[in-house]
Amino acid sequence: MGVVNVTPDSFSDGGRYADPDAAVAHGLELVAAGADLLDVGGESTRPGADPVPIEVERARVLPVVERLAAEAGVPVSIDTAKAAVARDALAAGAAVVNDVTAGRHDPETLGVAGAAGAGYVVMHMQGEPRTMQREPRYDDVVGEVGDFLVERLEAAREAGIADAALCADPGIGFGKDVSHNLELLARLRELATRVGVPLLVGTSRKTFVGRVVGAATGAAPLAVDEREEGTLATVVWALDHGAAVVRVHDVAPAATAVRLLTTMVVAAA
Ligand code: PMM
Repeated sequence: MGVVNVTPDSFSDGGRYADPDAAVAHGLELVAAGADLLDVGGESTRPGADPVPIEVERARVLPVVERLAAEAGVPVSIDTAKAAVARDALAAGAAVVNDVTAGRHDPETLGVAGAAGAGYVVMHMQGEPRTMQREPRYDDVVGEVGDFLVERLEAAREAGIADAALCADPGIGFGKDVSHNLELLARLRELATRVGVPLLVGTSRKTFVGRVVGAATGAAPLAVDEREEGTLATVVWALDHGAAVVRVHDVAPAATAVRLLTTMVVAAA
C-alpha cells in the first residue's frame, strides 16, 4: 500500500503533495514502482495534530481520489475517520476505507463502508492523535490490541461489512512507545491468528524506527528522511511474520525487498 498524503503537515511527507496534481503524479509513480493499492489521506494523524474541518479534508482528497481511481489501475483507499468523507470518496471511486479510529470517531463510517460493499481497515489507537504519545500504557499490549481489534471487527460485521472485506492493523506508533511497537512486531503472527482477517502494518518512517536505529548506533534518533533502511527491515519482518499488507511511503525499495523475500520464501518451502 503506497501512501499519498494530501496534507500540509503529515510527519512523514507533510506539504510535499498538498497540491492535487502533485499528489496524483506521486500516486501514479508509486504504482509504477510496484504499489498494489494507494492510500489517500487528507488529515494528518501525527502525534499532536489538530483535527481538520470536514470541508477542508473533502476538498483535499476528493479530486485526488477521483483521478487516481480512474487512472492508477489499482484500488484506492481513503484514509479518513469521517463518514461523510468516506461516502464521497467511495462515490468518487475509492474501494477501501482506512479508518484509524476503527469507527469510534464516527460510527456511521462502518455503515457507509458496508452499504458500498467497500473494504474496511480497522486500526488500533490508544487515545487520540493530539494526546496519544503522552504516556501510553498497557499491561499486555498484544492481548489488549487483539481484544480491541476483535471487538471492532465484530462491530464492522454488524454494520454489514463482509468478512472478506475486512483488514486489521495494530496501529504502530498510535499510542505506543518503542517497546510496545517492538512487542507487537515480535508477536505479529500471534496477533494475525487471533484476529482472523488479513493484517495491515504501517511502520514506514515512524519515530520508533529512528529511535531504535539511533540507539543501536549510539547516535541521536534518525530524522524522518533517514529512516528508509530501518523501515525496510520492519517491512520484511512484518511480511514474514503474518502481515498481508504493508503501508509505505517509498514503494520502490519495499517492492524490491518483497520480491526477494517472496523468492526466498518459495525457495525455502
Ligand atoms: N499510519 C499513518 C496514517 N494512517 N493507517 C493505517 N491503517 N495504519 C497506519 O499505520 C497508519 C495509517 C501515519 O503515517 P503518515 O502520516 O505518514 O500517513
